[in-house]
Amino acid sequence: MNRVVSLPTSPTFLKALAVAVLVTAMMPAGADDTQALYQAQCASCHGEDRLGGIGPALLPGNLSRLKPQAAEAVIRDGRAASQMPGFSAQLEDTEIASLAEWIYRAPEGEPNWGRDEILASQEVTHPDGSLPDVPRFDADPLNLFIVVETGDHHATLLDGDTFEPIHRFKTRYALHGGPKYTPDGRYVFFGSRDGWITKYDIYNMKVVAEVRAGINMRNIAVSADGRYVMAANYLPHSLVLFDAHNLDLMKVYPAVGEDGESSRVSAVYAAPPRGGFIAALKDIKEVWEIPWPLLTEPVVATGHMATPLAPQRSHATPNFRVRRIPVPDYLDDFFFDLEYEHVIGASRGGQGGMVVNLDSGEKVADLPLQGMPHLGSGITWEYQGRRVMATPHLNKAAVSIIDMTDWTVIKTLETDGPGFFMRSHANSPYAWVDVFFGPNRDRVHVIDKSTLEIVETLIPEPGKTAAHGEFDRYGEKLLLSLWEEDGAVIVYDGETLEEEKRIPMNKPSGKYNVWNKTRYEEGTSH
Ligand code: DHE
Repeated sequence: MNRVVSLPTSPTFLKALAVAVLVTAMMPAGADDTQALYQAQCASCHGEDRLGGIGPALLPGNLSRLKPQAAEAVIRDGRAASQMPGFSAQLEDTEIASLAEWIYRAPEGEPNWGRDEILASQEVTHPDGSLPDVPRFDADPLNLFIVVETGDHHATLLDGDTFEPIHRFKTRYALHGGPKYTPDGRYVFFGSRDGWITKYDIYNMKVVAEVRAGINMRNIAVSADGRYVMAANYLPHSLVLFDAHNLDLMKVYPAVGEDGESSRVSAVYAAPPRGGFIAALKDIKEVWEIPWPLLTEPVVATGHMATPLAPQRSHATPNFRVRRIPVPDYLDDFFFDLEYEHVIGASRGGQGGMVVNLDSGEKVADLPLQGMPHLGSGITWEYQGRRVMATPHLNKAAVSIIDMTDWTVIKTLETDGPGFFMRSHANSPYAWVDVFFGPNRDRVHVIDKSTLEIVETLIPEPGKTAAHGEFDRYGEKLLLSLWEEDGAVIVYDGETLEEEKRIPMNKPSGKYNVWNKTRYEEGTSH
């Protein structure tokens, strides 16, 4: 028997029904629905397993720098200057909210990125030796700059004498850490947060090889002879070694401590006088040294390393085997003395740091540096007959200056806010430090290296972030980023501190001068 059910039509009932319908519509979709939505709308660009594709990886670790609300806005409105379209026409607000929440959840299984995945990702478009050996432009190849533009994920090759852009090209999404050059300055390697390593032939202005070393990568380092590239990963916990010629995979090192504990790798650095890589491990109390085989002929370096690279001083055999150096604390962010005899590491919690002798493996000093010293952007110079190093702090409005002969803090300079990057050059009397965080992030301080005083504070564009300096090869001109989408690289006279030129750029971050980087200039990062 069929029965017709008649619903009550009272105003109270109808109101309750309307509320119920509205609440259901506002409820986030279930995880299964969201997963299906992801597969239908997002997987083609971001990968079925969220590991990335044309678009970036969408896993919690890769998204740690994007707030969920901002993720929601990107899904709804798209991202300018990228291939990410807005989905407001296809998806309900609740679906967008569910997707934005879901991508921050850990995937059910730990994503895997091992030998097979690395090998499958490699693409060699121009095998080593297949392109002409002369630059296709007329500029000093040793005074070029690469400028990374994070606004639309591009890089610009800039003439370091005329400050005219030579070529602008697309990069992988979200590069991080400095690009690294081969010692002749012909090739540059970029590392992206999503794990991609790109080898770019500067002379021919072409990407020649790419490989994906991990899912969430920190940075890369290139051996002093330009023959090896090492990548440091948060996910998976690994270091990965490549032959630099075509980015052929050589070895994967699971980052596991002596006690069996697995660790994220914070960063890897090349230590030329030691003939090896040094790795910072976030979750184990060890520093790793991995020596590369020496060439029979030593590589000649100039700048502060005016002599041929010192014979290998490492205590490890040059066979890519890990030498573990146990340390008393978790060390995260590194600075090295010029000889690479000591590593100065910041404690993981950001409260202080320590100095470890890399030969003996002994701690030689504690550094009473509160407020997250950003040692990675530290610099060094001669001050009153002794060598000092200076570092900004990420959590404190200060620059600390340390005597490297006895590791005491000789001066704490008050700044207008916490800073990120510090720069100088052996030929410049000044050190530049930005005020990256807080209301004064449009300011840059200029410090006199002979008096350790701030002598000038520049505001290139009120209200706009000014950050990250880099000198030309002669230490005469300082390039500063106006870190905005409608930003610029500003060229200053390093002596008079007068602005000379603005080159429009899309959120320029780091600038890297070939000479300074390949000569391990004392006033810049390496
Ligand atoms: Fe970086 C370099 C770590 C956040 C831009 N950054 C480095 C290096 C390390 C490091 C270890 C040195 C590696 C190298 O050059 O090979 N950075 C960290 C962090 O731990 C931190 C605080 C948090 C994180 O999530 O990674 C961090 N870094 C940032 C940013 O937010 C910056 C400003 C913007 C961005 O693009 O991510 C940023 N980091 C940079 C740049 C360099 C860098 C531009 C290279 C500087 C140089 O001149 O060499």
